Amino acid sequence: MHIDIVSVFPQYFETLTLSLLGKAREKGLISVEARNLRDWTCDVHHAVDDTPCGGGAGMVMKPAVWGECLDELLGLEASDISENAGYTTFCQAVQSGRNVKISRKYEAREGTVLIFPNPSAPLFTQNDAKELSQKKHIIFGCGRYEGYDARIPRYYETRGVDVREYSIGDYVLNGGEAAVSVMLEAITRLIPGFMGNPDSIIEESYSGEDSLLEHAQFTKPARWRGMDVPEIYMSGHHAKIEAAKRSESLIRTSNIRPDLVERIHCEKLSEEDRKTLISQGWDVSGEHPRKISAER
Ligand code: 6GU
Repeated sequence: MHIDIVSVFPQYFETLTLSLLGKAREKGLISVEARNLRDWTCDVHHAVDDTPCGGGAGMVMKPAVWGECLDELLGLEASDISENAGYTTFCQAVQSGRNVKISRKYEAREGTVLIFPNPSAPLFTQNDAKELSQKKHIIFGCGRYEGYDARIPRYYETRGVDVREYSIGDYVLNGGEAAVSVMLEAITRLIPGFMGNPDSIIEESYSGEDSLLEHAQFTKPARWRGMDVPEIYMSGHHAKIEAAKRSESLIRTSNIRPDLVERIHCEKLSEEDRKTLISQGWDVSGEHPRKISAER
């Protein structure tokens, strides 16, 4: 996988050469290049932003600079798409949330994805990370200040590029850099050969069919500062240990992330799972669990 990161603070990504990501680079699984957006400016001030149309606070990143940069990284020729009859319909459809197929005059390369971190976009999830770990080329465009001109992602969509915008959570960051390093770590650790022990990926939170939170972990000694590892974990009874872990996952998820329990398909639950969820006040007779009361 090749990764390009475009930012006005490319130094932010120097730490990528360290840590696990650094090892994957050494092994040749991925190559990463952090690029300075200002290298694509052609004015003396190297300006990348301008005041927002319609007023308001802050500055917005200019489309022209991003256009020069992304054309080069995507290997596309600049073009004026106002002639493309599909474009207006496409913009209207995007604004109204309809899904339309546009006539693609140019096909961008298969396996290339352009990602813009954006706090007003859909949430980035483990499923997105999994899907993106199969791609050949990912370009991240880090916005700073109040954001970027909304025509930038739309333009590349009409050019046939797979464009995504993601938020990493319900809080505000100053720019996309931290969000990109979060997405990058979630994606790259799923590339085959990246992790020392692939089993730990299968077991962890959010990765299974039903995305439950993981059970707590313990190691030796069995007693530390007067605190014991739960007896069941020391019993050596494999089936009982697995059942205890599963039940703890369900209870923990019920307490901390009931929204994840609501997404479970009841038909996939075992008899034991049902008992556990019922004990936590869930009705499991429908398609998905429904909270009906406090714990019993
Ligand atoms: Cl992707 N960007 C910024 N600036 N803030 C965020 C975010 C992204 N996700 C959550 N907050």
